[in-house]
Amino acid sequence: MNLNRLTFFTALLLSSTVFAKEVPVQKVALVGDRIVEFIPAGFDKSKTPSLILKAEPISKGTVPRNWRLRPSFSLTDDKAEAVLNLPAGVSLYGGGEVTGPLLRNGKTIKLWNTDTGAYGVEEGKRLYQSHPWVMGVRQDGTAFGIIFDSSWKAELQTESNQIRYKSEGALFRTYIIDRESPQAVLKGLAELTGTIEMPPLWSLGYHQCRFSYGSEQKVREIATTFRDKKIPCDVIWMDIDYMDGYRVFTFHPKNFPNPTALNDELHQKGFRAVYMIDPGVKQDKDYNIYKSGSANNVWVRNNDGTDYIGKVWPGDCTFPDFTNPQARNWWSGLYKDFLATGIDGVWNDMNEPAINDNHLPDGQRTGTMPTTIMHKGGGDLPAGPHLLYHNAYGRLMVEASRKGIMDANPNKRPFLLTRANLLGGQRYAATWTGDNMASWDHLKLSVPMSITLGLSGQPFNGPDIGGFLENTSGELWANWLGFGALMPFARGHACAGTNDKEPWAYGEAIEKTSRIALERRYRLLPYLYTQFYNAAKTGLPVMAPVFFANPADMRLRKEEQAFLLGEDLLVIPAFAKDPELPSGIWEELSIVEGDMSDKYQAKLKIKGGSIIPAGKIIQNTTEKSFDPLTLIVCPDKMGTATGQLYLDAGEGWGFKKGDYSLLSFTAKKTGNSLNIKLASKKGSRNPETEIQKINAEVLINGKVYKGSGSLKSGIQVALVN
Ligand code: MIG
Repeated sequence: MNLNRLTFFTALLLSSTVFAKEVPVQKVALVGDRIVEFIPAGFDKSKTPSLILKAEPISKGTVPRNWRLRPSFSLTDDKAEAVLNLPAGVSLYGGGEVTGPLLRNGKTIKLWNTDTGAYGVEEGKRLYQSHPWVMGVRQDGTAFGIIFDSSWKAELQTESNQIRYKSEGALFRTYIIDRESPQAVLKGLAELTGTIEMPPLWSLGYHQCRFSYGSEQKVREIATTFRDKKIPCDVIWMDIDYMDGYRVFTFHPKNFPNPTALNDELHQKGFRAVYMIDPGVKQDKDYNIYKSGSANNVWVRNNDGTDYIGKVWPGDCTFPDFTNPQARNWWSGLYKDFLATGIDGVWNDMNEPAINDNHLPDGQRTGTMPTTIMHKGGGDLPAGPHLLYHNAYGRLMVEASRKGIMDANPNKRPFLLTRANLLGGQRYAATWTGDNMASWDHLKLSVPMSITLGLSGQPFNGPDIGGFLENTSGELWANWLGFGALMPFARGHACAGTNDKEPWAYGEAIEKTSRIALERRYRLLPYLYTQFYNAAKTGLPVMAPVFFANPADMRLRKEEQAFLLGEDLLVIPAFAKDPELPSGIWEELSIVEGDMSDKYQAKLKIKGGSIIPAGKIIQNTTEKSFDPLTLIVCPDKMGTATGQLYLDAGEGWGFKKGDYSLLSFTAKKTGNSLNIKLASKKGSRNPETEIQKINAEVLINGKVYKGSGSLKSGIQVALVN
């Protein structure tokens, strides 16, 4: 081969798409406690705006000399990629909403929000949300995490020796947190991306949903049945059929003629009402929302300037361009009249956005908008193609929805549930894991899925308990509710055309089991609420993997049947086979009569050294649950225990001005008695108005010792039978 030909071939190779061009790192900055920002040369915010971070990071001094974890960047055909090489023996987690196992070594996920009903349980399914975030836990229990700060369509590979994020768009920044524990890393994630806001207490109750309770009459019947049968429940959900021809912000004239009266009635019975709102707006020239959106010029447009039309439930629809601040404001404004009917919470669905057809020339169905469509942007956001903004569409929608809900009811805490979202989107909405199936595989999958969302910044999540698609058997329902009732977001849901899936739908025995499961949730509300307080403050998950009990214990790294609720309560679902449990003292506890002998209930274990506050059984959160308060105490080897209780009005923002009470309890064993006392109190709320009496249940070696007292006097428990 002569030299000329060689040069020719070399040139050919170089011009082909095979070679990635290295991109040097231009800026490395410390932006928090052991958080380092890496910016590649040529990074351009107007090509990759941040929709993930809660605020622009601020440089805080120099990067530690011995900082090890450094990503490298490259471009292939203008598509950016980052690779982080890993030390040996790291366990990987995160990636947000994923199928497959909790432990993410050797996995690939596509980051492209997709309506994937009946998604199956195999790994790698495209789902509704994108979380370009991976956490690694080293053998010694120290941990790190990396954020790829981009919403471009991408693929995330978590190989054991490297993490690779391949985007289809422009260069982006990355953030690496390297700290002493996985918990500390998640706090770092929250420092960058924010936390949930404190939810209203009622949203921690049980939620009953169905696609759809199709009339006011049916809704009343469901509500009344809960109360008649004394099965605790706080929320009834209105799925799309409440609307008039699926037109958002309207009510069906025949089936839901008087939403105000319906909502009033629900409130009187101690229920809240959540209603669905989708992004697609029916293209109907007699429909006021469509007319107003057109007049305000809010719709996503084709590149020829015409409105983009996609088919969803109502038929042909236009879609707000949520990248545009005026469009978001317009959308926010729609909630005022809607919520004035007494609606308590909002459910944003189909916001990937899911579209049943598309208008690509080749007729190929993509289930969403064409990637080349340009979004308008505005404010901090540049104009950009759907390929950039697709993964942020749901996140921008819920930002606008949340603002609208706040504007309408400034003195209430919003409750908003979303199907699509982006890393950091926990700031705006809670989530659920979409259209799962009524199968044992999905029941089992729901545990690692929810844990993984919690490890990706979203603590307020849960599955459709019982399974959404296909019929649910009593066995499946009871097993699922037996632990689902202990997940952060607890909602039963059912697809149209499937069997009834309310707690009483499977006969008397399962009804009784369901009641026990839900009574357990309600008794644990003081503890659960305290966990949400922690999550809102620090970003720690409410539902955590078992390895959080001891991150250095390699045995626990894969455990995905059992889970922790907070730090002190271990939940072992009835289906769990040989779960790997943390070592140390963990005492099994009963909190509702009959729960320990009921084969469907998850086993509950309290950690040695802890105190768990429990309330009494209530039917809904409008009833006070704190009096008497029960302190469940499990002393450690030294005979000591500590625990916290957070309480506030359960609603509103008074707690931000000090109207809360954070109580710390301690217990100490001396001789044959255990002394429990209120050790400290923060906040200006007087807890004694809520709590007059406290009972204690002390668990030692399978035995229970009881006592009672008050906040002032404390409790002295005799440890003798
Ligand atoms: O095309 O509103 O995931 O929870 O019940 C289906 C009807 C649209 C999908 C949601 C599901 C909801 C259903 N929705």
